[in-house]
Amino acid sequence: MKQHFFKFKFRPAFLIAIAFSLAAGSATAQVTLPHKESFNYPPNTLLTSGSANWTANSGAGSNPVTINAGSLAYTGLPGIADNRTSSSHGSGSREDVGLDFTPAPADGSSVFCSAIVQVTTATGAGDYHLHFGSAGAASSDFRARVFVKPGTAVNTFNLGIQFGSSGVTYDATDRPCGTPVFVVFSYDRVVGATNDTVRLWINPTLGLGTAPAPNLTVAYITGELTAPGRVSIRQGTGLTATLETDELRIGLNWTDVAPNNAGIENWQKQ
Ligand SMILES: [Ca+2]
Ligand SMILES: [Ca+2]
Repeated sequence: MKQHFFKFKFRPAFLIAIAFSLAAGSATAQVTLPHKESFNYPPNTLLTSGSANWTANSGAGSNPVTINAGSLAYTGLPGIADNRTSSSHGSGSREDVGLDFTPAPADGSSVFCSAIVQVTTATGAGDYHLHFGSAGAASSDFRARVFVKPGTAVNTFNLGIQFGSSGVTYDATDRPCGTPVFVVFSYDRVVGATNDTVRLWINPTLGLGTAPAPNLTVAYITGELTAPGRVSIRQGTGLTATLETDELRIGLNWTDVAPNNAGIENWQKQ
């Protein structure tokens, strides 16, 4: 027994293996694509408390993203279930949260994310609410930033998209506050240097086999993502707004993120 004890205690390879195992166990979880998030977490709790997949990018616990009871509705979208997120843009420190995924799209392909978004109120200049980035809570290369700003008419809002860090292109249509919209955005890895694009679709036809023409396409401005691996829900200071976000889908194909009931895949029923 004593001999065995000493073998156990002093085998460096064994101890190194344990150390790597512990490190792997503490790493941020990565969901595999395609992925559907219906927010099956308890109402009135923090999203990061209910899910091991969602972690804070910044401002952890400060005006956190929380769970509201029930789902947002969107006609024709299958698999709507469970609850929804609640977030609020405004002044001061606010929690931003993200979800890591794998695999990243190969060069020459796109990654898509869709969600039902309801803007309950919106005032101020505008700020971004959803975006892609590299994997990891510490990443700061936010790309395909989906913006919200008050519309021209009272009690409406406009959606826009920014490649990253500067310039926003807005869709001119005023969308009524309190009515859910179905938003799809993509990061497109175009083969070649400094030529990637981002796209935004608002209420696209569901169930199409390929992506329809987007509402907006924005060209490269700065810093291509070589491995998009995280999607985030952000709460900014440039906008005062209450938003809810639900039924988030991420995938490497259009059909993964904008299905109808006829085109629903088995993984989307779960
Ligand atoms: Ca839901
Ligand atoms: Ca490129």
